[in-house]
Amino acid sequence: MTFYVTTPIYYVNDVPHIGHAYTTIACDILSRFHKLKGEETFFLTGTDEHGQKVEKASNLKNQDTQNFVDEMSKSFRDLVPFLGCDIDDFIRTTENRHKKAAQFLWNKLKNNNQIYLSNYEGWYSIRDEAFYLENELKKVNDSFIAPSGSPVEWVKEESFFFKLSSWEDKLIKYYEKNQDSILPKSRYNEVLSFIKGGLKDLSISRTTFKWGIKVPEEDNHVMYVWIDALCNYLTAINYPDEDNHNFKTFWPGVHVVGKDILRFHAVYWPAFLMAADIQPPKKIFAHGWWTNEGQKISKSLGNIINPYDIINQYGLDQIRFFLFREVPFGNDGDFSKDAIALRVNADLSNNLGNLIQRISSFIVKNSDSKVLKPKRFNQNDEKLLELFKKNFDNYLNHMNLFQIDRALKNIFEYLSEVNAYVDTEAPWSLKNSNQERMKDVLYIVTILTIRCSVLLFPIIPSSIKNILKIYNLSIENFNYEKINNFFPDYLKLNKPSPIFPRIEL
Ligand code: ME8
Repeated sequence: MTFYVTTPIYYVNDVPHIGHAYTTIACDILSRFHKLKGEETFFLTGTDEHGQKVEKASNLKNQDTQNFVDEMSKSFRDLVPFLGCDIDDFIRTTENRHKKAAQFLWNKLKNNNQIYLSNYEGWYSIRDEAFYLENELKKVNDSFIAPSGSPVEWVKEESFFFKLSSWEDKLIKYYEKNQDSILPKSRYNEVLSFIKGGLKDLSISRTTFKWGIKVPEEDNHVMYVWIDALCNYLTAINYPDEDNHNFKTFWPGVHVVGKDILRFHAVYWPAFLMAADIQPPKKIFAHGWWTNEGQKISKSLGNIINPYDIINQYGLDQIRFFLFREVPFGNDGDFSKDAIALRVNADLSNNLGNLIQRISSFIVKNSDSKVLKPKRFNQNDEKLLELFKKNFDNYLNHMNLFQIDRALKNIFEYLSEVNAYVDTEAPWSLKNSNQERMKDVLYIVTILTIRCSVLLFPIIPSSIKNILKIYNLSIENFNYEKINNFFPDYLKLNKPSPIFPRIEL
């Protein structure tokens, strides 16, 4: 099995904010999860650098456009390691490899008789880089605005068109057969009803500006930024070399996107691909939208959340955890400082952190820093071990369905059971009366805490690396296939230092 996961490539008209960080972290979690399942993974992110929106932003800064995109792209690239994300490639649409791939795809569509020249006349939103029909727009005062709230302008120019309308039936058939290819289900229904509402041919080139990839053999036309952008997912795995290892191994991939750009990924992209004799994506997951203390995040409201500020304030894993534990992946979420503190304190500091702290310091102090595999397990031990298996199965099911919040909830419910076991077995009260049983209890709690930590690794990798160091272990020692059999003969512990300090409200 292989797993190719992509983020949208982000527009470089502005620096990244928490919304971009959210999608990138989501893909990192999924990629790490699949790697621990033993799959070969490829995780791609990057920047979308062409089109009018980006050109306009560079003009506003009075900067040469190439210099501008170089600088802005770097701010997205630098953010990746800061977010603790382990990517396999970072793609930029201004790279030569990408220009070549996009032009190859264009020629393929042209040779397959999917493109024709005509005139476009209609509404266009630069902010969304999208064409709209008049009946999709809202009238506010005397002007029209897009469903996203963006302004639109009337455009009239010669344009190449893609025969999207001829793909309507094939897309419907494809989606009716592949019902889990768009998640969550509500998004699948939305896409299917959009397609059933009728598809019009799509304008795929522009002539009124130059900042884009040239249409092959057509000097006046640059490609519409979305056909250029979507092609990045192929470029990065070496398209057009379809015999290449990466293309053969990883396509079709999984696209994680915000709900704002679902239509481009679930309607236009599969149609382009099928029209170019390439398989459509394996899956498209559309997640929800973050607001800040109840308000839409926007530059004009001045409430953009800078990922550097928030992570420096609360800690990387604290934020990664909050984002994916607090809100079901797929739903909208609200970023609130009180919610971060409550969530981190309850789960990371109290439930997991305290358990590790009190048990491992007790082992260091009272059991010569060691735990040994018990000769036998009693009924309570067996019950807790069995419960782990059940929770692990649930965790796998949830993660396979992108239900990261439910997978996490599962682990923390289990950790509460482990804490309850510690309270019942009370190893400290066995110190003088039954050393052997005390040691057995310490062993059980230790290995189960380690197993839970390994399940948490995709979400909070750097903290888990530190936790594993307490036990002289490293994540490379683990894969999920063998986790139920993790019964080491012997573990030597190091003195722990607190991992998740409480956040003051
Ligand atoms: O759309 N909440 O780029 P973009 C959650 N270049 N996610 C958010 C968010 C928020 N408030 N704000 C942004 C583009 N995002 C195109 C994509 S792909 C071939 C081309 C995330 O810079 C979310 O993933 O506008 C959304 O889809 C993406 O950033 C939009 O990034």
